[in-house]
Amino acid sequence: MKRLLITGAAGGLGHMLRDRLTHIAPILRLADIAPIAAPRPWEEIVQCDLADAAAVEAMVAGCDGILHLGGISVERPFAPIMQANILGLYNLYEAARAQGQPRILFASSNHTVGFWQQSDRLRPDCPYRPDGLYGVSKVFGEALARMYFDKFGQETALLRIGSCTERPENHRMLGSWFSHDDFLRLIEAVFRVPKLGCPVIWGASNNSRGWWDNSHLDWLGWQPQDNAEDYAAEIARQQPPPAPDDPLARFQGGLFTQFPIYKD
Ligand code: NAI
Ligand code: 15L
Repeated sequence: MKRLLITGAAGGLGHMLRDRLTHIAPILRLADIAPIAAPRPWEEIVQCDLADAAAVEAMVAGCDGILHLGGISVERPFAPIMQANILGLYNLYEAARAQGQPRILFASSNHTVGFWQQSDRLRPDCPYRPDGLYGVSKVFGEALARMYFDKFGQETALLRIGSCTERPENHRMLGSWFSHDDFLRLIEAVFRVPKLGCPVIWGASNNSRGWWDNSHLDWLGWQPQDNAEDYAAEIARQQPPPAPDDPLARFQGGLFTQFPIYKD
């Protein structure tokens, strides 16, 4: 791969990955609606609103792979979610179709299934149970990507990320944690495997208390190696476990299940 596009490059995960993906492609094109500081010699900076179709096509032109992190990443009013995660996804897939169909890793979310209980064990074909408008927008993104695969052969990894943080931060994350290193290893595998298709991938580490079954992915050459359990004793020392009926303990989506429909 010559040029990898990273959308949402000014965000938390984009910032973390920016310096860790230089071995994947000699040129990294970093895009965001927000300014991106201090480009290195191997980086191209593109300021682009995903809702602007022409700008998105220019952003995608010349790229051989896309790590799509850009968009609204938490619960918000419908208008910004619609612009970035719905119209933005359509613009991205139309741009990819016009520009040679570079492989895409789509950062979907556990909030597509947030109303499942933490006692449930989910396979990739489980019914969606989004926990808010944000989760619904990621369901749209997954459906759009699947349609572009079935209709045009556009390959996408549908990555339902759990909680991608440096270390698990609370009791819920003992199930949902996705270590930075496991994410990096997954990106390598997604862009290395000769044939990807359009699989659902649970973005989680090898957590003893995990909720998601990735056993359908033997062919991908990815084995998550970290385990949130290594931090369980530390978390137990720092914070009391939530009561069993607390949404943080009941639902996979945790507190997102409790958010209202925000109006502004
Ligand atoms: P973030 O909110 O820090 O970064 C998202 C970036 O997208 C921001 O820099 C923002 O400026 C940009 N953006 C927002 N609207 C845009 C628009 N209209 N046009 C262009 N860029 C726009 O989010 P984070 O944590 O880095 O997550 C990256 C992706 O991974 C997001 O899509 C998020 O939904 C997904 N994800 C992240 C998880 C996590 O644990 N961090 C968990 C599940 C999913
Ligand atoms: C997400 O989808 C969010 O982007 C991230 O900020 C976290 O809230 C994560 O899910 C989570 O569920 O922990």
